Amino acid sequence: MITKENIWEHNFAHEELHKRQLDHLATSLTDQGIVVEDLLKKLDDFQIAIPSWALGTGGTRFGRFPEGGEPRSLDEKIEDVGLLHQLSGSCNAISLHIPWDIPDDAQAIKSLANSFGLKFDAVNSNTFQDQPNASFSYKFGSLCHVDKAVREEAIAHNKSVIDHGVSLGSKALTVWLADGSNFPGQHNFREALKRTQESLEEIYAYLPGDWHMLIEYKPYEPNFYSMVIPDWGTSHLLASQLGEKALSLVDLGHHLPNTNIEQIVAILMMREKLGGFHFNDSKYGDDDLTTGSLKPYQLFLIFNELIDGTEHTGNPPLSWMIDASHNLKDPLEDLLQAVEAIKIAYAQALIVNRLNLEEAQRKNDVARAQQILQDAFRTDVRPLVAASRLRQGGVFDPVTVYRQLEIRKNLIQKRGTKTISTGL
Ligand SMILES: [Mn+2]
Repeated sequence: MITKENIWEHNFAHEELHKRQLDHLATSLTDQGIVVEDLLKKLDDFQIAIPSWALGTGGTRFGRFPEGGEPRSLDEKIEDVGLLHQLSGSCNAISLHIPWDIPDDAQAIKSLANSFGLKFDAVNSNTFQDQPNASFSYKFGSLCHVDKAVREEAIAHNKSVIDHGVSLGSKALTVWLADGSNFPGQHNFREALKRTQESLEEIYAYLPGDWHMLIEYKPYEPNFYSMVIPDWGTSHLLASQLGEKALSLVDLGHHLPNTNIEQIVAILMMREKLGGFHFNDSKYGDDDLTTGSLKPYQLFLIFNELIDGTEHTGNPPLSWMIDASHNLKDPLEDLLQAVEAIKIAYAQALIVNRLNLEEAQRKNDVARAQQILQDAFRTDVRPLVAASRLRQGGVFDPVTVYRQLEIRKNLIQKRGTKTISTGL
């Protein structure tokens, strides 16, 4: 849908402006002793996976207001991620949700993805919904269920998700459990966690040697009294007991308000147990708003810990994914904004003067420590992010190009107005 000429024309029209902005920033960074080329390389390499369920309109339990043109099949979802990657140069992977996106022909799907320069990131299992041909219900839990037969069904499902992932070249299974209780007395907390651990052990034993299991946590919803894996501590406990291949996954929206997420990141990395990240933003809970739309400073502080942890711990490489819901905005525009926000926060964190910060910390110079962080946060790094995007074959201003080429209108013409792309 976007030709090389489209990209060239747009970039050419903005060349002068971009050069002026970049020169100004690069001079100021060079004066601070920062090697701009090193920064650009790090930004080029930073790729964010797009989940297959984020390409359609999100919703709440009250309603959903789709704009149309949503992908009708896995092929079309891959096309949409390909489009995001073409514009941004930063989304070279797709994360599948099983059973919403079971590939009929793994080889064909793999080559389609390859044609867009895409790989398959972590595969996600789903035991929070009953499936049409299931023998048992997950109404009262899956891996934690009191009935062994239900647990076995959920275990078998996770194993089949691994099989699908293997056929696509994925290297990780993400497990998020809706398991929990809605009322006091419903669960024996200890037994529910113990059963969950035993179930996870069986799935873990099935993981290929070069795979990881990422364990996501969430404090509430869909269960409102207790969740079996409510927090990073429980996730870390399970991951530690399972073994080296099991790691914790932090979803930004899965915390109670005001939780210090950057501290969680630091500690999990210290333990070499942080495996992945789900980006979104929130004011109250799992709001699933666009990353960076509400708390860009928090996002920056998280990246600051991620970079520090990468330099000073043996934490394995992380799996990065956007996990948001687009209720009001065009999902593709929303995802482009999220990618931009993530890269801005990353770039800002990369320019933190770490030597000066360490010195300020050693001397208990609190005011200076704050100043060092905020100097970086208040630097407008957008020209740098744009420069990296252009190096990756992307465009100067992705959302503007998306609008000028009337991509949504084209998608509606091609796919219709009534398509629904998510499984919910
Ligand atoms: Mn998530």
